[in-house]
Parts: sequence; C-alpha cells; structure tokens
Amino acid sequence: MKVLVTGGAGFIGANFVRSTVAERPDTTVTVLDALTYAASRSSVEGLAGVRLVEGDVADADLVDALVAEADLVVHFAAESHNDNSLVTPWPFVHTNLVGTFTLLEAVRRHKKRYHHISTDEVFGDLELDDPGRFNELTPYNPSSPYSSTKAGSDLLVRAWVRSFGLEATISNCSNNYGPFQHVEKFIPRQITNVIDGVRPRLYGTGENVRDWIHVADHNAAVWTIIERGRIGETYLIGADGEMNNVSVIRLVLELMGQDPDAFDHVTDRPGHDLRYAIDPTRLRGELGWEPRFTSFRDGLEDTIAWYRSHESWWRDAKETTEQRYRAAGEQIRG
Ligand code: NAD
Ligand code: TDX
Repeated sequence: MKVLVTGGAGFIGANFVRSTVAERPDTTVTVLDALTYAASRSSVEGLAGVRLVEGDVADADLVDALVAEADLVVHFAAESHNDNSLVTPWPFVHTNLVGTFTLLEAVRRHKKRYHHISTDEVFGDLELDDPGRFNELTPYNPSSPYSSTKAGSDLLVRAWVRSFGLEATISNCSNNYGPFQHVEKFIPRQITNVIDGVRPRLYGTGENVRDWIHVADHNAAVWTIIERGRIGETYLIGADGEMNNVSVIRLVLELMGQDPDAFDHVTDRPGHDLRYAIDPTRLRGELGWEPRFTSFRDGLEDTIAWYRSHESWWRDAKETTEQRYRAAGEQIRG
C-alpha cells in the first residue's frame, strides 16, 4: 500500500510515519511537507520505505501528482499553534483551509481513500464543572484563528463527502504529548526550560484543563479508523486524560527532580479555552480501540527521557521559540 502523509515531518505526522513503516512492512510512505519552522527533516529522513517531498499542500499541481500515485491519503499538515494564530493568522487560513481544499479536489479527481486529522478544539471549550464531554454530536464553536480554520477544514470534508461521494473519515483528537513535539508546545517547552535551568511558564492561573493522550495512541486510533471506520463518519479520539495545567507543570518538575512550585505565572493567552474533554465511546464501542498509555505519569517520564537524550533534535528551535514568546509580549506575573 502507498500512503501519502501530509505534514509528516511535524510532531504527530512523523510519529505516524515512523510507526507505520516499522509495523507495516507492506506499506510505503510519501511525506508531503512544506518544512515550515514546525517541521524537522531529521524526524523522517533516511527511514526505509519513506520518501520526503518538500512542498505546499496548497500547490495544486504537486498535490495532484502525489495523490494520483497513492492508495490512501492521510492529512496531518496544518499550522497547529494557537499562540501563533493570534499573532499571524494568514498562514492558518492558507494551509488549513486552502490547503485542505486543494487536497480534497485532488482526492475527488482520483477517487482515493482520505482520512482527515482534526482536533477537539473545533468544539470550543467546556466549563470546569460541566458533567458532559465532547462527542460526535457536539456543535462546532471554535475560539481562535487556529481552531476556526480547523473547523472550516472539517466542514469542507463533510461537504465533499455529501456532495461528491468522497470516501473519507474524520478524527478529532485531544491534546497529544510524546517525542518529536516542537518546543513551542506546553509540555516540551516546560521540559526543555527545566533542562536549561529556566522556570516553567504557566499561562494565567493554570486551571485550564486539557485531555492528554500519548501520540502513539492517537496514531493507533487513526489506523483503526482507516481500516474499520464507516465512510463519511467522524470519530473522537481521547484517552480519559483530563488534567489541569498547573498539575502538569508540577508533575514535570517533580519527575525532573525539582521543587514542584518552582514555576512562574505569565501573561494569559487571549481567549484561552478553559477545558477540553473527549467522550471516546463511539471509537471504543464501535471499533474496539483502546489506549495503551493509560498512565500519564509513565508517558510523561518517557517523554522527559526522550527530550533529555535528543537535545540535538530540539536545541536549534529553542532560542527562536523563546524569542517569539518574548516578542508576543509574554511577561512574568509572579
Ligand atoms: P506540527 O505543527 O508539529 O506539524 C505540522 C506539519 O505540517 C509541519 O511539519 C509543517 O511543516 C507542515 N505544514 C504546515 N504547513 C504546510 C503546508 N502548507 N504544506 C505542507 N505541509 C505543511 O503539528 P502537529 O501537532 O503534528 O499536528 C498535526 C495535525 O494534528 C494537525 O492537523 C493538528 O491540527 C492535529 N492535531 C494536533 C493535536 C496536538 O495536540 N498537537 C491534537 C489534535 C489534532
Ligand atoms: O508555555 C505555555 N504555558 C501554558 O500554560 C504554553 C505554550 C501553553 N500553556 C497552556 C495553554 C493551554 O491551556 O497549556 C495548554 C496547552 O497549550 P498548547 O500546547 O499550546 O496546546 P493547545 O492550545 O491546548 O492546543 C493543542 O492541542 C490541540 C495543539 O497545539 C493543537 O494543535 C491541538 O489541536
């Protein structure tokens, strides 16, 4: 089987490519990736069965040629960081909306199987004491330029299924953690800060809740949906991993041998979503998927060990990332 993976040099895509060629020897992968600041060539380059093509998912001619030769298209490519979308929204519109449109048109022309990777952020946020969680029927209510462009891309896929009979599935997953995640994101930023002797940075009060899932569990669920999901259907992926940000920072510090209170509160994110929580009943009940990483503490410990032993992978991005946070006005509040 020939799989076209867009965004395969980013965090989740690279983990998907690596596990796919390791576990499925009959599969070859072409990665289409624009190699933006968020990508790392070294995450996938040189792997047996993997070809890396540098290019834009909104480049219609290139996308047409690559889709034509694939059996399956898995679309991870996106501008993915909320904080960046609040400073410079245009790349989010370009990649997440125009890029997805371009890919869908090629998939329609060549009648290929398509899987669309999306996020729980399309649903907006929940109150801390809301007994409910997001499910496949929750209305879309995105908050940021990032989540609104992801929501728009999901709606394009649904329209292409209904209007043109596209053979597509969609998944909306909660917050991922694990190896190869860019140091701009919450968990790797704090781990690499501690390695550098810098105090972790908590936005606002830190009561915001995220529903953490290990990236390997996300990707295993994606393959389950590709193989056993119903065409045209949406599946929510989550692993019952709700935790507030202050607890995550305290755990990172504890696991790294530091005082759990040795962090700083900094400027809050404008429009900061309060809580995400996924009800994965459909995925578990209909498709029989179960997460393997059921202990966040163990998964986080492995992730810390990975960042300690892969400094050459993240070092170059660290200073430019921190400069970007400073330029955006991040300030210590105490
Ligand atoms: P990432 O930012 O680490 O990687 C994105 C990749 O897409 C990068 O390699 C980048 O170079 C590439 N890319 C960006 N613009 C492109 C373009 N125009 N053409 C081709 N490639 C382009 O993101 P991630 O965290 O790995 O997220 C991957 C996908 O999963 C995204 O669609 C995101 O919305 C979704 N998602 C992420 C999370 C999470 O917690 N990180 C959770 C749920 C869903
Ligand atoms: O330094 C920080 N301090 C902090 O308190 C950073 C970078 C973040 N935060 C907070 C903001 C969020 O409440 O931590 C939480 C997680 O932040 P991010 O890692 O930026 O993730 P989030 O905004 O929740 O979005 C992530 O999950 C859903 C991914 O980046 C998205 O691509 C995905 O769709």
